[in-house]
Amino acid sequence: MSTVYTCFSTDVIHDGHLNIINECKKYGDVTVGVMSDAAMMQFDRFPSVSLEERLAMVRDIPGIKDVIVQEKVLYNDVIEQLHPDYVVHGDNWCSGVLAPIRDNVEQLLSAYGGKIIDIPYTYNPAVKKIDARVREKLAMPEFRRGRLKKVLAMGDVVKTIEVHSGLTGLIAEKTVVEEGGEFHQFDAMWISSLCDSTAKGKPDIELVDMTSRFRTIDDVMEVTTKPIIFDGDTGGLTEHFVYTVRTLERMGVSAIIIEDKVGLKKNSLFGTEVSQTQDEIPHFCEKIRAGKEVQLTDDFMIIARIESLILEQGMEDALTRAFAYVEAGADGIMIHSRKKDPSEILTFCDRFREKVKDIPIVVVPTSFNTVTESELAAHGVNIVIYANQLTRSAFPAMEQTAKDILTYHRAKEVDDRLMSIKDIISLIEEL
Ligand code: SPV
Ligand code: MG
Repeated sequence: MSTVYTCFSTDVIHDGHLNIINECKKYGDVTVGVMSDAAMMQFDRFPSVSLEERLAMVRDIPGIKDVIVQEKVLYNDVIEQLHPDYVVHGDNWCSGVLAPIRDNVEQLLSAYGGKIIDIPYTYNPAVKKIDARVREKLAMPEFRRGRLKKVLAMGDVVKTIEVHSGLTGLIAEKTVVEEGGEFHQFDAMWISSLCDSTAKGKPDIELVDMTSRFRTIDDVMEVTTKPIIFDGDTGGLTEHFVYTVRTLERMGVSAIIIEDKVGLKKNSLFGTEVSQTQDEIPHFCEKIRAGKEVQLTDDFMIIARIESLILEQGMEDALTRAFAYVEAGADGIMIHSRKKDPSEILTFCDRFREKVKDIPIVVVPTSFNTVTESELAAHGVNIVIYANQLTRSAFPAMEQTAKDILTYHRAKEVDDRLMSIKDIISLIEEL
């Protein structure tokens, strides 16, 4: 009997999968790969059911000889071990973003005369509805909230991008790049106070009130499924902060980051050019403790942000605060710097990691932007936040378009660089 292999990256078995299995059976003994959580996330989306449940679902399909886990998006390991005579897949991988995976499989099979069988992909309303249902489930607060901890547990750096609207949320949700058969997408979203304020034409001084900030979260949540990290500025009064924690938790936000400043907060990237006051350690610890006490689930994280390097208070002060905040119950530490050189950030991370192994470190490499994610990971960083790049790329593009329309007294000159009307109207999926 020939060996036939197919791999599923799905939470639900539908007609399309059964059709593939039936086709597989025509060629020989069927082994089905179930994609691991990490591979599924890289290539499509977070699974809505566990790997064990996905394996059980596939084992229930009659006529399959074996079910295995495919750890990676690329088929190299499986093909090396199994040496299938045939690899069967929907023909949706013949073009577009999946084509490099098919090319890779084709090359591996050609080494020993194996063959690819492309099956017409099942596009029917029932399959579309199932996919939409899974996405809806992923967007539900109770499913979304715990996902940041789950992604952290997978061990890779959590790549987080700033969002401040439904549209930027869609970019965070859907942007995927392929690089040599590896897929990269953002793991989480950052509701930046700077960009939320800027989008409203307001300064980043805690002027945009919480009700409005929650409204932004809601807009983002309407169209996304990825976990959300909320920039909570100073957290405000402790008496108010506890209510913020409860609301965010109920909404399905995964984490809040609060910074150890008091009084009129200004954006950290101003550093010492403006007057800003750092909080006293006991007072900030009290705020962390109060937040931890009121939260109702184990999913939600309160991350303490240290402004000592921003305010030029030195490394020892930063570390003393970090250890105190961890002691007070912080679920993570964010260390910030506005130096171009990442060395003070890396020193902080190394010294923090000497003592504390398991509390996540968060960094925002806006100024020290030459450092790569893997360099940061090597120093113990767990979450990297690209905190303002979408806003900073959109503004100059919009401003130039406005200037050109005024200059040419018509829109023709700008049209070539704009998104087409066809693309913009199909950007938003209809239910
Ligand atoms: C934000 O994005 O609002 C931040 C990060 O707080 S920073 O602007 O670098 O302070
Ligand atoms: Mg902020």
